[in-house]
Amino acid sequence: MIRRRRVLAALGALPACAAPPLAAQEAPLRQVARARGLVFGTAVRADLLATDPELAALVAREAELLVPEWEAKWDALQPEEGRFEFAPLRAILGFAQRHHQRVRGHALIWHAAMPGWLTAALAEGPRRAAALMETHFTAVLRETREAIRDWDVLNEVIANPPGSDNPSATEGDLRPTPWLAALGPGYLERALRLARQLDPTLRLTLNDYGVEADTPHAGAKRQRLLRVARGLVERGVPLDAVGVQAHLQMRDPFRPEPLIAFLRALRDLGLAVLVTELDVREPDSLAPSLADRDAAVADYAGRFLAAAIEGGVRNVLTWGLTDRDSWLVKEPAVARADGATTRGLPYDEALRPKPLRAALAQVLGAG
Ligand code: 9MR
Repeated sequence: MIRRRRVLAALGALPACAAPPLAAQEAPLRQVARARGLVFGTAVRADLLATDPELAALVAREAELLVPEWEAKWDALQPEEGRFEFAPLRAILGFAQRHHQRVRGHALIWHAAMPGWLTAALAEGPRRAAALMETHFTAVLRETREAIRDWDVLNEVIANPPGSDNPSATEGDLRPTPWLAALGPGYLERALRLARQLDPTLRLTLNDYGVEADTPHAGAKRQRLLRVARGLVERGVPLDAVGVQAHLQMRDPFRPEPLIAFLRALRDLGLAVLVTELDVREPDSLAPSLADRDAAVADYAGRFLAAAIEGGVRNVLTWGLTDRDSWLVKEPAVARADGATTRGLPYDEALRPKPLRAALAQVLGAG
């Protein structure tokens, strides 16, 4: 029996290892969401799925939709000019197929995760930039056409409003990036039209962050995103959806009304709205006990998610499932200065479910 299990696992028919058990009354998040016409998903990494059977089993159980955390970015897909590397992305597509999951693509245009050669080449001018965009989109969309029907064509293209501590803050609505420098503001339209032409039924998404909270900064960024989206739609540029990343920060106040109004304004333009990268950064000073911290994180995320769903969101993805693998813990720029592990995802470092998972289940399942 054990041998049969191992063989089946190697073929992908079974998770090689069971995910940590849920209490008997708890259904997988994908099932809870599905029962209400919603889709729950998460970001994954091919290396972790391949080497960590417990995590792989968790992803298989909980998620209906996957997004590659690294594998579909330029530096992964085209590490050298003209040399495309699809193996890690294919591994994720294979995993998804075996577990009856869908995959969204992330990201065709982004100012980060650009290989050095691309940054240098974009500086050579508009013709070169346009040709590179065309070559990359053509190869990637041909490769993923069967499996990926929703792509973040544009990621983080909206500028942070002045007054924020962000070094990229500008007066204009568009974030200063190598693509903007090379092609001017028309690069958004160029990318969207190219994607539509290459794959007419692909869902084209603009994905961005910093629009969730009830702060002047987030309010100004919402206005910017709305202005850009409206401009594109009014000019007949193909755009189908807006992704709200939802890297939430608990130091920011949250109120449902501004978020709901923003999502409705986007939907009034005919756009779908998604939550694409949900996780939670804890406040600067932590509550004394783990239980208090986890309860506060769950409460904050739950209030956000309930508002997002009320505003029309149907697809909800977290940026990973466990604190152990989260960029919130791994990246020095966002990790806590006091050395504590940020507890911003549904499972802890030992892959045990936390109150945040319960909050997601509760909000996704509330009828
Ligand atoms: O979580 C990702 C991290 O591991 C990578 O080093 C980084 C650069 O590729 O990207 C992170 O994911 C980002 C996502 O692609 C876009 N929104 C913000 C995410 C967190 O930085």
